[in-house]
Amino acid sequence: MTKQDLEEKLLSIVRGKRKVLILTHENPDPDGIAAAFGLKYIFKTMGVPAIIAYSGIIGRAENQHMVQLLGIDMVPYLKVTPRNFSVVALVDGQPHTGNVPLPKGLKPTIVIDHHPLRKSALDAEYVDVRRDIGSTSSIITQYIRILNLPVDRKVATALYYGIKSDTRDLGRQSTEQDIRASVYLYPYIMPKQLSRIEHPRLPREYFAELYGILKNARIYGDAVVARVDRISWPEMIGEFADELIKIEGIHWCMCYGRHNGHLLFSIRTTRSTHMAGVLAHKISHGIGSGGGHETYAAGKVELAQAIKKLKDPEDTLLRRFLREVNIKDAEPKGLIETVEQPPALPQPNQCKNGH
Ligand SMILES: [Mn+2]
Repeated sequence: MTKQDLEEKLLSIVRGKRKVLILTHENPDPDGIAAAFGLKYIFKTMGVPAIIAYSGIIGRAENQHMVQLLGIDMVPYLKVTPRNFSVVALVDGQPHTGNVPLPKGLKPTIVIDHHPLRKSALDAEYVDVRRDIGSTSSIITQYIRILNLPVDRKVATALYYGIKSDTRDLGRQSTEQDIRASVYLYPYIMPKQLSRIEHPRLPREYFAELYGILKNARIYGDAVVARVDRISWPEMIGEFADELIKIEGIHWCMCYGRHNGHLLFSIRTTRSTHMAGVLAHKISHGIGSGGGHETYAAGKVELAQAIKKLKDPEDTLLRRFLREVNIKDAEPKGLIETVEQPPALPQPNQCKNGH
């Protein structure tokens, strides 16, 4: 891609426009937030103002810190009227995936993403959907580089963290292009702010939920499954799935729980040849939606609808998952129970009356 390509195909769409809306997926993650912020910055250098709107919530402590410390202005989707904007750009997501806020019949003008291409994205005037890149933030970084724009430090920090977070420190599904984008941004990042974003203080609810999920985690062969009983913010399911997939000997993980009328689930696998995204799509077939990447994916079941067809949506989801990962009636064991207790230490004589 050359500077001329970008100018003719992307910038020409927004040049002279008064109102541009940038959207990302529901409950935006650092990659979605950073890509939106970076695109807004590119438009700003052309004198075109843009508004970033989000649906769902920004719940994760890291993401809240990112938005606050880097001054990323995002307005709730319900407060904007997408039809009033002459240009609607969608980043880190595509239309009709079930997790993107777009009114029925409204096609985005611009789609920039790194998830598997959906036909519905091709209706946009500008489409840049690439599977061979680990994050949408890397694509936006390439644009900034190709256009030879001055690098804003807040934008650089956001994009750097977006790449780092989506690729789990340049490991998961990252490519040479993500590394190059990170190296390009690195001299401009704000290290103190980045550290505060990556290592936030956490609300007590987080630890209560962590306790619950560890207690609920069940091992079926090489898969671990855990129900999350209380979900303070929806991304928590993915965060816990990222934790549990670290268990030695485990190749598959699914975490799930109810939130706002939905049954949310996240899937992880260590097997890069396996399509977690396809699996997420399959197990939610007919009762919801799901999708994602090779090793990580997510989805949701609409409970109001699912309950009409199914007695126990959680049980159906679990059975479908176990069937897909080839676990045949394995007896589950509690994660904690599979750990050998250390031998008891000899007890000193205990005095019952407190002396
Ligand atoms: Mn992404």
